[in-house]
Amino acid sequence: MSGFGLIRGQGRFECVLALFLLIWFYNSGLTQEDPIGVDDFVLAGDAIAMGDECVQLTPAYDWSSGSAWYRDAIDMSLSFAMEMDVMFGCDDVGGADGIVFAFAPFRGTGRPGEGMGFSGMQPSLGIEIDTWENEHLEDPPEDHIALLQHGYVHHFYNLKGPIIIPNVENCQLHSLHITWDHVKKFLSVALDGKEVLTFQTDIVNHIFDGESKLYWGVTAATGRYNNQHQICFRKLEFAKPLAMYRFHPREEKLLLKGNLTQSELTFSDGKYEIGDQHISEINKILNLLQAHPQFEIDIDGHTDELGNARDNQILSTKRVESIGAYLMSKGIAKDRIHMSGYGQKYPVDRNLEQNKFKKNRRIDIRFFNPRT
Ligand SMILES: [Ca+2]
Ligand SMILES: [Ca+2]
Repeated sequence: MSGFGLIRGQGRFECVLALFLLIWFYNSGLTQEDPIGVDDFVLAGDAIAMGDECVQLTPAYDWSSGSAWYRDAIDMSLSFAMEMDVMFGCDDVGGADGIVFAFAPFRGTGRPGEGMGFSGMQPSLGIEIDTWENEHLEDPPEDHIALLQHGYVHHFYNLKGPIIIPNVENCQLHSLHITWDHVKKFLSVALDGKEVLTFQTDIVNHIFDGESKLYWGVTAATGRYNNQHQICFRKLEFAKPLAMYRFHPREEKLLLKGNLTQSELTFSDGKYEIGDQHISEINKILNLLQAHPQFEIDIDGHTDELGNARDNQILSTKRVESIGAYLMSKGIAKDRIHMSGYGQKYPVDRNLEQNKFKKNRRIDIRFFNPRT
């Protein structure tokens, strides 16, 4: 019987440890700040790790193909941002074929050559940067970018493009940023700092039939002509940032019942601009509004009683308008946000000690469902 007690005791210890680790993990934001490494990718075909978080997808040999797929599935129902440096080889005139940034419910490699390791993958979404003109696929002669679907590399089936880009086969690393805004359903691709392709659609429902857990990878290939293809992973932010910014579930429950919360949003004297120190708190509000589209929000600004009452009223209005503008920039409809600046009219504490002034400078928020 004592043995049973010991096991039970260990179990409790493990539970406490697990809970502790969970809380630490949740608060640390580790997933966001953890540097990306080649180890986070599954390499296939001719792909080899090169150091400095870089992968050579193909050497400059004919009929090579290689891919690097991120190990974990990503959640396409949430936003992400990726930053990479990409090399398309040194041979502009005789170099081929290009690279595809692919999304699919599986990790795979499609056909080589003109297929760029993407052709035949279904269902899928692919951002191609194609450096070889295949006339029968309606490629333009110049290097180009296009948004492909379901493994088709013929431009007849394009979602967007082909869009001509400056020659990329110049032995240089080119910066590539891919961002997905899940609220606006907006995909953006920037090459060397310039936005070259955008696309707005409900990718999860229109391309993947409701499946939001997807893998993403980079595929490249050569054919009868070749180039070296290389990628260096710089920064990946998958959906975690907003998911991390949540009210405590108990507070969330109270807020949805209409309880008022005095937000942690504080501003320096006379200031009303949103700064980095506000983002986590405002993202909690954003998160709750996104999760409950039927709810609207009152944001009330209050100042301390120092200074001129009229100036304070203007200042408190500017503060709530800054918060409202941020929420709107993230896709929350204007008519869901009700903003009021009350200045110094409603202090929570009339005691005139200095630290109480601080307490009066506050933002009150209240969620409400207008239909109940
Ligand atoms: Ca081509
Ligand atoms: Ca070229």
